[in-house]
Amino acid sequence: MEFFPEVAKVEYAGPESRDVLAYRWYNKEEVVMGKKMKEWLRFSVCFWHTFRGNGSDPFGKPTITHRFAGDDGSDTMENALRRVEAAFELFVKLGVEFYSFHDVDVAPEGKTLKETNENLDKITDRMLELQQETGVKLLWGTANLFSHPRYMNGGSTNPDPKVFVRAAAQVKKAIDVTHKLGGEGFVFWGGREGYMHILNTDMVREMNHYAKMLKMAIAYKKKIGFGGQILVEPKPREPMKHQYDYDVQTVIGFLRQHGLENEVSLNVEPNHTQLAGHEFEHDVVLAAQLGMLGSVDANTGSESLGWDTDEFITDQTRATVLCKAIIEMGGFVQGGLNFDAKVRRESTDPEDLFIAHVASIDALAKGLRNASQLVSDGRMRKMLQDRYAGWDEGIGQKIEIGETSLEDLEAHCLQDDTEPVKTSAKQEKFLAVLNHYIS
Ligand SMILES: [Mn+2]
Repeated sequence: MEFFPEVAKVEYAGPESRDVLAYRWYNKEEVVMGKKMKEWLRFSVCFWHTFRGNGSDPFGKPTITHRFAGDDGSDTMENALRRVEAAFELFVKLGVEFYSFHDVDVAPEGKTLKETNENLDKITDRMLELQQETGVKLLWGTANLFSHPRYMNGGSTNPDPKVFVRAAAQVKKAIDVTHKLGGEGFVFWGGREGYMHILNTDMVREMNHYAKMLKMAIAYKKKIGFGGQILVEPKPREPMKHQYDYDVQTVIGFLRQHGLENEVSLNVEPNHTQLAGHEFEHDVVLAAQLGMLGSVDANTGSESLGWDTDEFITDQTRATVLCKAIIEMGGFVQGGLNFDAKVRRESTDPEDLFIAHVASIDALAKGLRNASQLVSDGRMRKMLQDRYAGWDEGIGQKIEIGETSLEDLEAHCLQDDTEPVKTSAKQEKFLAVLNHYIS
C-alpha cells in the first residue's frame, strides 16, 4: 500500500529546477571538500512532529487528523503499525539516511509498564525489518519523560522517587530498543527537568538526581555494549519556567561538575539557543569548538515570538553559518542534522510535509556548498587569525602558555606604559565577506 500517493520520490534536478518537490542543491553522492554531501549532512526525519504532530496548540484543537492514507487517527497498535510503514515510505521518498523517535511516538502506552514494553517490542521489531529493507538507519532514540501526567513535576528531577524509578525503567527500555535498532545515539531532553517556582524546589538535589540518571544510563549502555553516543539537549525554558539544561555552557558546566564530560555529548537545537537569548548559531558554534557537538536538531525560531516554533530552516545565512561550524569541526561522527521541525498548524496537506523537508534539505545543502567555499578560501579564517595575532608571540604567547604572574604583567606594563593602539573589530567586513559566499 502507498501511504503518500500524491508524492513521488524526490530527485536531484539541479539549480535551474523550479519544482518544490525536487532537490536543486542536495546531490547526495556529490563530493564537497572530500566528503559526500550525505556524509556531511546526515539528514534525519523526526517521528514526533512528522507523524504525531496534529497541529493542536494551547488555543486550538488538532487541524491535522489524517497524516497519511489509511491513518484513522487512533492510538492503536494497528494504526501504529501503519504509521511506521508510512514513515519509512516518507524517509525513502525524501532520500534521507536517518530518522529519530521517542518511545511513545511509535507505540501506544499500555495499562502497565509490561504491556507498554510489549507494544514497543512489537513495533520496533517491524521498524528493524523496515530499516533492513530500506537501508534507512536510526540516528537516535529517546524516552519521552514529559508528556504523561506522572511527569508533571519532572522525570529524573521529580521530588517523588517513585516517579524517578518509573522514568529509569522507561529510559532502560528505550535504550534497549535503540540498541536493537542500531541507533547511533540516545538523547536526554529535559522538558520537565526544571521548576515552575523556586520556593518549592530543591534545585541542587534535583540536579544531583538528574546526574544519577545519566550515570545509570551510561553504566547500562556499557553493560549491554550499546555503541551510540549519550546526548543531552539544552533548552532554557518551556514547558518549565526554568530548565536545568539551560544552554550549552550551562550543560557543559553541569557535566564537568559530575565528571560526565567525556561520556556525554550535546544535541544542540538552534531554536532552543534562541530561547536562551543567544543568536541562532551560538550554541552550535560553541559546542563544536569545544569538541562537544554530538548532533544538531536542525530548526529555527521566529524572532517575533517568544516560544519554540520548531520551524524548518530555509534561510541561506543561517544554513551557511551552521554548515561552516560543521565543516570546521570535521563533520559529524555519529550525529547528524535531525529535522526537529514541524509544518504549521495551517499547513494541512500531506504534500506540505514533503515540501517542508525538501526546502530545508536544499537550504542546508546550499549552505554546505556556500560554507565549503568560505572555509576553503580561508579569507575569513585569516581575518580571525589576524585579530588575535598578538597572542601568537611575545607577552601574549607567554600568558597563553601560563608563564606569567600578575607581578610579571605589572612589571611589563611599567616598562612600556603606552596606551594600546585602538584596533577595529571589523564586524561589517566579516558580514560583507560572509555575503560573498551566499548567492
Ligand atoms: Mn529537539
